[in-house]
Amino acid sequence: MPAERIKLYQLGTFAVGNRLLDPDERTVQSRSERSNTLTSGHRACQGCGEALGARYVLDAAMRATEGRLIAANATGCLEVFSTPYPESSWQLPWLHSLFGNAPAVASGIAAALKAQGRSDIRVVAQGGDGGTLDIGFACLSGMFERNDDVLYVCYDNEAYMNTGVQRSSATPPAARTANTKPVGDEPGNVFGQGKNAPLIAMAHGIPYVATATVANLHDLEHKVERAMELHGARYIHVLVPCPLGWGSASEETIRLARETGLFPVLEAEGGEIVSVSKIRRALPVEDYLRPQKRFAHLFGDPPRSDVISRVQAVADRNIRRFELLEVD
Ligand SMILES: Cc1ncc(C[n+]2csc(CCOP(=O)(O)OP(=O)(O)O)c2C)c(N)n1
Ligand code: SF4
Ligand SMILES: [Mg+2]
Repeated sequence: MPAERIKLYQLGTFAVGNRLLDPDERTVQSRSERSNTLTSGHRACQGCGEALGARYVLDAAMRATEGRLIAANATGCLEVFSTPYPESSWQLPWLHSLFGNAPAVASGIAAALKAQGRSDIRVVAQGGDGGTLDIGFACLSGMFERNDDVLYVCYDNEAYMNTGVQRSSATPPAARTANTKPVGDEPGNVFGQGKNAPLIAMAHGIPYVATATVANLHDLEHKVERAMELHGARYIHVLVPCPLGWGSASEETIRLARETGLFPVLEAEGGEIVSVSKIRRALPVEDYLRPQKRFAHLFGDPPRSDVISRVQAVADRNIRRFELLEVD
């Protein structure tokens, strides 16, 4: 099954690209009847990938369910910037869970709806990479294993951003965080640690697993819509650059989220990969690392070409393993 028929690479707005498409192919976001589920006025940083991703995910899920949706949200930036009590930017029934139990709270909501015979209302849960891969992982695995009827969305900005950029098990090798080694032979996050949540989700054999990035919002919407067509446990893992934690310019968020091989974009059903987003040109990882201050220690005088080569090897392995390169 192809993930998408049309792939648009755009810098800022989808407005122009949308006009080139048939109405039924335009993004949910370009439609006047979009639900604005995460509406304006929240306090995310300028260029926040998480705010952008969440807006697209929730609006697409709202459209797919005709507005009958409940969200459980783990503690993290997404919750903190959107709901400074007594204000809220959410325009749907939305619950703030603890940092580590959003999957369990969502499972409970799904169970309560089932007990009430309300099959029309659907449930999403969402959290950051720390809430999902670290502290909430047992709850998430339980939700998968029981095949609870929940779509869980992880917004991966590769560290604990809300509390000041601490390392998570999604932090990439060599990245500097507030609690990785600042100096020494190998400053930054060590190689060979961390976990691959999408592959672990696939190993549970759940109905649907996908990865996506905010660089391709058509693809992200498509994957949410596909997830909402299915029942049981579903998982979408979205790469969302964070200007504050990555030390990147706010206008670089979309460009940095483009496929480099470091974050394979794919879709799996029942544990089997059914589609992979191909990379047109394999750019050197240096182009991705250099604009981010969290990797600045690799570009001193002399540059750490040995470490950059090891990061390149990670991308090359992904490109081979998931057959990411387009072949003519
Ligand atoms: C049990 C517990 N430990 C620690 C915290 C503090 N805390 C709140 S959010 C957060 C980090 C969130 O990181 P992540 O899930 O990656 O979301 P992000 O802010 O990066 O979007 C931490 C450590 C907490 N709320 N509860
Ligand atoms: S710290 Fe990062 S994730 Fe949090 S609001 Fe700012 S840009 Fe978004
Ligand atoms: Mg995070």
